[in-house]
Amino acid sequence: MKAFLSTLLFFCILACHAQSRMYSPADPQASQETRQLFQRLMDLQKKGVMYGHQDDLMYGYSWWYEKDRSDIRDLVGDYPAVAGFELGHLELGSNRSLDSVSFDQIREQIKIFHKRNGIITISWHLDNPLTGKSAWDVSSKLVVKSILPGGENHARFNTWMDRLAAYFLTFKNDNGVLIPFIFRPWHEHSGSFFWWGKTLCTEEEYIQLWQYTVNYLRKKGLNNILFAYNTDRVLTLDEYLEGYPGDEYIDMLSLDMYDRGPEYFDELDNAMAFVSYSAQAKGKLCALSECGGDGSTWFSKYLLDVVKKYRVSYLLNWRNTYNPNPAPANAWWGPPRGYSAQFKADFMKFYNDPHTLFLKDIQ
Ligand code: BMA
Repeated sequence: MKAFLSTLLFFCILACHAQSRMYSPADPQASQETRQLFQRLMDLQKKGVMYGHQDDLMYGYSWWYEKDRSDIRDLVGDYPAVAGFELGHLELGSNRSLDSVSFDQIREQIKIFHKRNGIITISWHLDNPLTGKSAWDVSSKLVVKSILPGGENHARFNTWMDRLAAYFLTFKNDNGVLIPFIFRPWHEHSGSFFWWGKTLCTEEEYIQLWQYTVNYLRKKGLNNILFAYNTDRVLTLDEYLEGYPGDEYIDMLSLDMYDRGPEYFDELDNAMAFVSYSAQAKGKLCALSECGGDGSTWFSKYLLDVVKKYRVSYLLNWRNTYNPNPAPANAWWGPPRGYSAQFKADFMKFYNDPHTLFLKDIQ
């Protein structure tokens, strides 16, 4: 009996310890708010998976910037727990993003959503600094090299970084304190469809690009950022970590994977396993930072079945492109109102599952 009680006590202590484990962001100078956010995300990751939606607060499939509106809220009565924002073309000094979204309105929504206790994540499809074309211009393998120290486009890139930093420095709460958020630059590196993709630079150049970016922003006093490392579809952990800049730079290991065929859920399961285990071993967060697919039980059965097996901070559906006319295929990754009844029912089931966390669930 005594032995039984002491074993029980031992496991209780262990369980309590696991519950209260303290985690720290990669940035040794991280602000108090950023530390709190990191710890909160780590704790939430043990409870379930947060739902995220890109540009959710900026527009929907049939409306354009209505301050409190969201396609997700229209459907389920609650906001996503994670809101994604996109900054492409900020580097050019434009007032609007590559998707025509106003940067002033993005800032406005970031402040509002932070007040609502929501989680903010930011992506950046910046133009190609060598050719002046889009992020998808992969005509040269010299772009990354050209913007690193010593490269012919280094000064230009610094101007772009300065614009990014200046904008980030305006994300302040009512007390003038910088709002903490997740930043996921240089994304989908395992693919080769952006100018920073795997076959478009060397692994060393990619690592340097990451380290340069993080150091640059930290030097500007931006100690409020959690950095997310990210790849597209990968089959092995080695493939995933090719280009990983190091634990001192990264707070989250994330993966983007869209449903593009019958192998999808097996491949997702395989990748989520090694990404989440590796994140856990490193004391980092894990996310399925972009995903989307179709089918009458896509959310509530297949997607949920996979993410439930692992510790995943959030999964994020990409944007519902604003398009009041019939939208092109794959334009709406989230569940818009007016979509098929079956799709809606599936999303409601997903929403009602205790494992999925929306804004009200993370208060
Ligand atoms: C892509 C597409 C583009 C968009 C970009 C940045 O995946 O949705 O239409 O411009 O993201 O939001």
